[in-house]
Amino acid sequence: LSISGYACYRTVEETYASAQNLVSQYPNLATWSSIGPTWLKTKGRGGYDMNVLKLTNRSVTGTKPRLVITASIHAREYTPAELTTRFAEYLLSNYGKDADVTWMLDTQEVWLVLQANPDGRKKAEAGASWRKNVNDTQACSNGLYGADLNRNFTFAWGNGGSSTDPCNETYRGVSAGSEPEVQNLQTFLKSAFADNRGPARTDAAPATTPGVYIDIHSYSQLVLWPWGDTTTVAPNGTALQSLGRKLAYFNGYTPEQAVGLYPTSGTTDDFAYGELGVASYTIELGTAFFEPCSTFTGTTLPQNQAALLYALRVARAPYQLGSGPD
Ligand code: 0X9
Ligand code: ZN
Repeated sequence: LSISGYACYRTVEETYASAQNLVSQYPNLATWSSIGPTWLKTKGRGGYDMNVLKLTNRSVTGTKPRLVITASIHAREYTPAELTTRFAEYLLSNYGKDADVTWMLDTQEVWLVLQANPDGRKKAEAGASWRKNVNDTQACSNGLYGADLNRNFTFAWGNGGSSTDPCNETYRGVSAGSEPEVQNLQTFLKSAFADNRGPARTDAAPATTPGVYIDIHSYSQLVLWPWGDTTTVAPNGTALQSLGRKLAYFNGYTPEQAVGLYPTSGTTDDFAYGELGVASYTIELGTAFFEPCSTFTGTTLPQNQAALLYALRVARAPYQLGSGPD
């Protein structure tokens, strides 16, 4: 960003260029590929491909547990994309130097959607306080068109904690999974994680579910886990809480079931857990949508990099920490 004191936050173009540089520098460890077009791109009005940066030592073959991260699905939340890009740079630059990192990239995979809402992000970068995507099919006199991508996922869509008003900041969209960004992310999550469980809310996922999913937002210093739409404890609730509290140990944030913040539905984490049985979390970074670079590099980055490294370490058995698999 060109704002003084905030130059550490890469734009969409800078983030994509950094990812491409990593692939050139580490061709055996990194790939960068499209998961589909944004809303603007589907309309032929500019826009972007949404891309995933995949990290693992490709010389070590076989099925590997996965840590999947989506960042900055809310456009004005800049910190998550930068944290996630730095996490990739940390892992790659330490491969072959740090034994722990080397083991993790040999035996696990890291799948990163660095910019989960690039159309919206560009509006934010142009000066708007923008949260949603830029779907302007339904006009808004307040100027706040678009769907809240974190209310448009298909699991329990429309089940409270989202708005039916197209001009509201938590507008759920015209139908479940109506937005191209959400369709791309859902297909992507399904490609990352085999369906370990039916969509029934009451089925616990197997203890061996091989992976962890984290959707990163800013702000509020929270570690959240499903469900977001009900105070009912999830079938894997005790285990979700155990890992959530461990993540919170590393970043110092408050761990709680997502509904404890406020009710939501159609969210990323409820989809990944509810449809696929994946141990899923939302982390809310820091105390602002983006904070001064000195705070980011001095506090938010080290605390949360430690939390993400821990998630990567335990990705092969996320439900077997502490209290067992429920
Ligand atoms: O409201 C949201 O989408 C998230 N907060 S934010 O300020 N970044 O907009 C919180 C979502 C919490 N609920 C679930 N993760 N289910
Ligand atoms: Zn958010």
